[in-house]
Amino acid sequence: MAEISNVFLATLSGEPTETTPIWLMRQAGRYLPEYRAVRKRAGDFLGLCYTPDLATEVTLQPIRRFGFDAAILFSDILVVPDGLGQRVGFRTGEGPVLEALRNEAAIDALSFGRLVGHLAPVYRAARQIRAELPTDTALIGFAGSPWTVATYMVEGGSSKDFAKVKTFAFSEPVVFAKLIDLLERSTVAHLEAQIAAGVQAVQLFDSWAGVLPPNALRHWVIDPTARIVERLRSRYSDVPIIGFPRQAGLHYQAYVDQTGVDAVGLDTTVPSEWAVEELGGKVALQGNLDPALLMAGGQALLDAATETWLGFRDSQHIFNLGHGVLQHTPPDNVAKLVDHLRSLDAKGSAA
Ligand code: 1CP
Repeated sequence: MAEISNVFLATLSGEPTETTPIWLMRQAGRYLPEYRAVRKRAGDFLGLCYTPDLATEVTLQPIRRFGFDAAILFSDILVVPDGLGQRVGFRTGEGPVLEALRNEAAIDALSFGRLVGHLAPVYRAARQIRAELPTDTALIGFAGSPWTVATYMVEGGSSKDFAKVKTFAFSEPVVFAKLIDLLERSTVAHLEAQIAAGVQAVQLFDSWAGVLPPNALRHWVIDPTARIVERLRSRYSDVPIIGFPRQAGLHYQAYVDQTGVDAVGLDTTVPSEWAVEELGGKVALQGNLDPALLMAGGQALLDAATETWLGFRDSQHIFNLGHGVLQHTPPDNVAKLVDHLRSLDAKGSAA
């Protein structure tokens, strides 16, 4: 097999590397002044996602600044409902606003056939980004998991208690299953189109996995993810899949055992000793510095980064946060974090 020149992809395929791969969830975004400038030019957020030149520019910004080992396609998990024909908007300061789905007729009105054509600009962006990225920087594609995307579709936006979507899933499981099935097919089609456009690994963001009780988590998170992984594998066996079932707690174990992902994203609550011991022999581990430490900076950040680096040393580890970069994070803290990790790598290989 040809040697993999990118440390992120090498780590995902189980090979040892001299340095720890680094990228951060939400590494592009509002904490960067150059992002805010492009965002202003684009007008609305979806317009930014659907303009390949601008999506390319904001994807590359954190790579130029910090030299991460991987770039993540600039897009959003909510382009899928938008592509299916549900109206999606982003209001500054309020987050996403969707026309909430509440019944079977609204689900039946969504159009799988519209999805990939509507999202063509996203795939054009992926192709352009891959062409412009340094060859030793990997490109990650992504989608939200069916459950997490469904929470936005049914709640009509972000939620605190997930009462509407949970009530729907518990009281009308057969109808809710139709939505999840549509989202499974949509996720596969969307990720396959990204892979065809050049992304080299994919991440499934299940930001709200942790709000479900055990049986529902198995049914609406683990089972759909297993089916998505199986379908992607059957067509693209060499593209690694990272699953991020945020706040899945005790279910991390079953998620890893039953979904077939190649790597798992750990949220901030997961102890490294436990993850290395219980999951490290099976999959690569990604995470899990608290984003608030990155925002705080100073010695607290450096100490915590060292602890994370040491904690995952005996695993296939991809350094990342336990959730996305916070909006008010000073960019200089990110530069200091990357320098610090590179110096730990240098010392580690000299030891
Ligand atoms: O005005 C702006 O500029 C909007 C801010 C913003 C950004 C920068 C949103 C709105 N989305 C994004 C980009 C984005 N979203 C990326 C690519 C950038 C990168 O990682 O560098 C990715 C991977 C996402 C994924 C995403 N979107 C998730 C999963 C990860 C997570 O943070 O949990 C979720 C839940 C969303 C929904 C979303 N998009 C945007 C907002 C404000 C929200 C709602 C978040 C919430 O409900 O708390």
